[in-house]
Amino acid sequence: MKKVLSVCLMIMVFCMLFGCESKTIIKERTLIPCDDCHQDAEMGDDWIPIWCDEFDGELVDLDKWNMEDSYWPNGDTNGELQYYSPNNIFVEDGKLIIEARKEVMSPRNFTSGRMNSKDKGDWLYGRAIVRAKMPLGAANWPGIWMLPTENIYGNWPHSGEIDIAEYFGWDTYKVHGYFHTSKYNWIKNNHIGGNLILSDTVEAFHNYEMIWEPGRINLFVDEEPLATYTYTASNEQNVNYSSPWPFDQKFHMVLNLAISEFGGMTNIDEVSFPTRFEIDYVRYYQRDYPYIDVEVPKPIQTIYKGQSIYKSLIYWDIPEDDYEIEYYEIYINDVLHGTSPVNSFIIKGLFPKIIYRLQVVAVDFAGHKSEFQTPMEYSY
Ligand SMILES: [Ca+2]
Ligand SMILES: [Ca+2]
Repeated sequence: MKKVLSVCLMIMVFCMLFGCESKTIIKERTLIPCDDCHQDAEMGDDWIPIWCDEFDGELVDLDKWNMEDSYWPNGDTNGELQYYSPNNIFVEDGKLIIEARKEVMSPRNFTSGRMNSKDKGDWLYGRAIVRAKMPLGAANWPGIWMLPTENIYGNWPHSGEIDIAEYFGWDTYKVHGYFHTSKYNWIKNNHIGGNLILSDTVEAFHNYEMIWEPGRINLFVDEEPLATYTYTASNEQNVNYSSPWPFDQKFHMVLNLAISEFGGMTNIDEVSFPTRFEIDYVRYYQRDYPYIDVEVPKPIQTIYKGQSIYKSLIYWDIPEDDYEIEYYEIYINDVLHGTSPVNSFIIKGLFPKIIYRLQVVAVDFAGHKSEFQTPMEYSY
C-alpha cells in the first residue's frame, strides 16, 4: 500500500513539474449530411445522407438531374416506343412525376421521360432509397437504376448496370431487381437478380433500396430482400474480377418510364394513357467509415492459387473486420506489387519457375491495415 501511495505521489510531482493533461481523442465526422436531406433516425450513426432530392420545389432541380431529350435507346433493342421529352417530367405536390402520353413526337407515337444524375450525383458504394409508385398500364416499363459514370471497362455491359427496381406493367405487381456485367447480362440470359410480388405496386408508394458494398450489392423493397449479388472469388477463376464485378467505380442514378412491347407485351393498352410514374424522393447515403470503423482487419489466412487459364490468378478469403475492406495490397518479395478492390488478383510480370514470397494485406475504409501473414511461396 505504501509503495502504491509513493508511486502516486511521484506521478503527481512529475505532472506538476512537466504537465500531464489527460487527453481524450474525439473523432470527428468526415461526411457532412447534405442541407436538404432528411436524416433517417432509424439508420443510427452508420449512414449519412449525402445526396437527396425530396422534390419539394416547383421545378425539377437541374443542379441534380439531366433531362434527356431523345428517342434513345434505340427502340429496336427493347421494343421501346417512346420519345423521351423533358416536357413529360415535372414536380407536383412534393413528388417527381414522369408521365407517359399517347402523343406523336416524331418518329414516335408515344412520349415519356428519362432523367439521370450523371456528373451531378455519382457515387462509389453506399445506400440508395427511392420511394416510388409504379404506373398502371400493361405497356409501362418504369426503372430505378444505376449506370457507370465512366465506362472504365468498356461500353455496356462491360462496365455494369444495377437495376434497383423495374416493373413490367403486363406482369402485374411483380417487381424485379437485376445486375448486368460483362460475364452476366441479359444478352447472355444469365443476368443475376430476383423479383417480388407486391399486393399494391401501382396503388401505393414503396421504398426501393440498394445497399452497395465492396463485392456485394443487396436490393430490397420495404426492407424485404429483392435480389443479392456477391462477387465470389472461388467461382471466378477464369476472368479478371471486373468481368463479373465492374462495381468498383462510380455510378449515377437513372429514372425513366419506357413504353414497350418488351417481354411478351404485344397489345399496347392505349386506354391507360396518360400514366404516371411517381417518385416521392431519392436519397443517397454513405457510411462515415473513419468515424465508425474502429477495428483492424484480421490477417489474411490462406492464399489460393487459381486453377484456371489465368495461372497467375490468386484469391483469398475476406478477413473478419467490423466493417468492409476497401482494398487489398499484394506484396511480392516485400515490395508492393499491386492492389485489388476484391479478394482476387492477377499477378503479372514475374518469371516462371522462380519462387517468390507472396503476402496480402487488407485495408479498411478508415485506413486500418491487417498484419502481414507468414509469406506464401509462389511460383508458376
Ligand atoms: Ca417528396
Ligand atoms: Ca475495420
